[in-house]
Amino acid sequence: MNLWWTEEQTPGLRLSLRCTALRERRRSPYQDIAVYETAQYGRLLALDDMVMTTEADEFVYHEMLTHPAMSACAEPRRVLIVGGGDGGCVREVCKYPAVQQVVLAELDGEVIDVCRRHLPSIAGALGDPRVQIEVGDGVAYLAAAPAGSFDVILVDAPDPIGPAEGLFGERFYGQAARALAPGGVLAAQTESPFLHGDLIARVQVALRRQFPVVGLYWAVIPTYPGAMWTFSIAAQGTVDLARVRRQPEAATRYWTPEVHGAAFALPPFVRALLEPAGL
Ligand code: SPD
Repeated sequence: MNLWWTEEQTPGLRLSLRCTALRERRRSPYQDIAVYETAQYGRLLALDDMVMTTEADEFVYHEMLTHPAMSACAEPRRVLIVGGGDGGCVREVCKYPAVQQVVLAELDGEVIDVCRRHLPSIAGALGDPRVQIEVGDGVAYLAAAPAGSFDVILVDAPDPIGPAEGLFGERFYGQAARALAPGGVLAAQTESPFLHGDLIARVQVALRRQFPVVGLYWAVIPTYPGAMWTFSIAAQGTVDLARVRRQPEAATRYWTPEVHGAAFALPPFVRALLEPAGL
């Protein structure tokens, strides 16, 4: 196989990767799931022909979604990951020995199955005894969770279209605020400032209505649309989000205390996206 796989990231912008093999392609009740071998970025997981993760740059996304929230939380013992069936955030959360329970609420059990078989460097921690896998709607899972039942919630959502749209709305953040214990922290992926400035502003406004402390930070993920990627973070309590309070006990490849602090420095064009919303 020597074909080019292409994602239409937005009208007028495409990403093409040369593929040397198709490892698996199947249709689940929710979406088309495929794993390709790419010439440049290792294995690629695509859902409905959109990049979810690649072996070459997944560490940036998963470390940067996970460690700022784990660092800011008062006592991260119980963690909920909404989405994230590839297991990348689970792997990062499991780097903290104090964590007792990691619930993975993933809509599509077939994504978990495919990643276990084809992406072991990402999915390898799904077998950790602290991990509890709940296949089903993450929004419903959170709504049914008792108040104060989690210390950290990570929203590892796909793009905000179709079934994932609910993961970017104020009602969902309200449920998250309720399900977090005092001192708890939520972090969510919020897309690129080059392509989704309106979404970033909307999420920041919604979070500020539900949480006393809210922040925005960024990292570079080459295979995601726009490459510069944002994460929104919110805490139930008073905390300086840019200051590192705790570190993972296993190595990281992107996150460091220095990178953590720097990630909260927003370029003026990103700040400007928030101004129309009065932020
Ligand atoms: N356009 C890509 C956005 C994907 C965000 N979530 C990826 C899930 C990886 N665990």
